[in-house]
Amino acid sequence: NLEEHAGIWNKENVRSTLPLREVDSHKGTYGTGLLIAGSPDMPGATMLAGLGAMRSGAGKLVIGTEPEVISIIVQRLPEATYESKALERIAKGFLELDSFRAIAIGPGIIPNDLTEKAIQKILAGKVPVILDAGALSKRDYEGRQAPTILTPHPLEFSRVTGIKVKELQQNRMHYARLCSKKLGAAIVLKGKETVVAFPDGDTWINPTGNSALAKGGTGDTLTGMLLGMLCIHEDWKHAVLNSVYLHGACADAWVEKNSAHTLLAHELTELLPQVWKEFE
Ligand code: B4P
Ligand code: MG
Repeated sequence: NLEEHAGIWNKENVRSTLPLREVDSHKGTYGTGLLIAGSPDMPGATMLAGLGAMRSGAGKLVIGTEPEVISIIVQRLPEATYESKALERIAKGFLELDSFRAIAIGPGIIPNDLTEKAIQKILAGKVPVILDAGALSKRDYEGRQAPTILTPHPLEFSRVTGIKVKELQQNRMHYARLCSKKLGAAIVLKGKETVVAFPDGDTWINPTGNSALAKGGTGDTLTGMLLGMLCIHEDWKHAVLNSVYLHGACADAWVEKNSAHTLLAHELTELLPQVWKEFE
């Protein structure tokens, strides 16, 4: 029975699984995340995801992007370091990937041959990977030696699986679970009541979030938060569930005082510090 093993990831689950920052920790304790994002026409996605990652606990963040993008972002995110021409260098095997605690790829990048080559190199490694937006394409993750997390909105899910959006939306949990098992990757099926399905069949519904999130850029912020959370959690499943929960909780905090029409994606990461504190 499909409903049987699904639960709602609630406040208590978050409270009991969010890690604390250890007293004698240093940035190495929390690992380095690699974010591959952005192209000359879509530089903003890099910043939104970068802010999400650095606000979510990662010890260090390396942003792999294009030279034009670096010059735009560095002023808003001086805490990160940058790898220029990252897709090209990864595709050629010039970038050492094993030392990263987690890798996120996709926001603001274009799905083409170069992107696919870089993704294949990343997937061949043993580092947990988040694939979003331009990194979501038809492929299989069976046999990977580390967690793989896909974060599609319904249209992207449809593109990757061939299932029509209308059919999907009427059976979100069913298809998220089915495809997670089939592809060997966790699926974060976004939208109202985001479904998180893991390849072992474990499935959760996220209760937070609202229509303020229905705006360009909020998905990029989530991808960054997932990257940061993967760096600090021992259990990768908790990292995924807590990211989705807190991302939605930030939007819920927004509509307590502001109109749902007005949220900007980067404001989610400005709300995160206070929202997170309520769970410690
Ligand atoms: P893209 O151009 O692919 O959009 P994007 O860059 O991925 O945007 P972003 O990264 O900011 O947002 P994302 O959706 O990843 O264009 C999207 C296309 O897909 C558009 O044509 C759009 O109409 C279509 N599309 C998107 N969602 C659809 C849906 N449900 N049904 C049919 N078509 C759809 O991430 C958005 C974030 O906000 C997620 O975390 C999501 O869970 C959250 N969110 C959005 N609306 C929400 C709501 N009503 N309640 C709660 N959470 C919501
Ligand atoms: Mg998106």
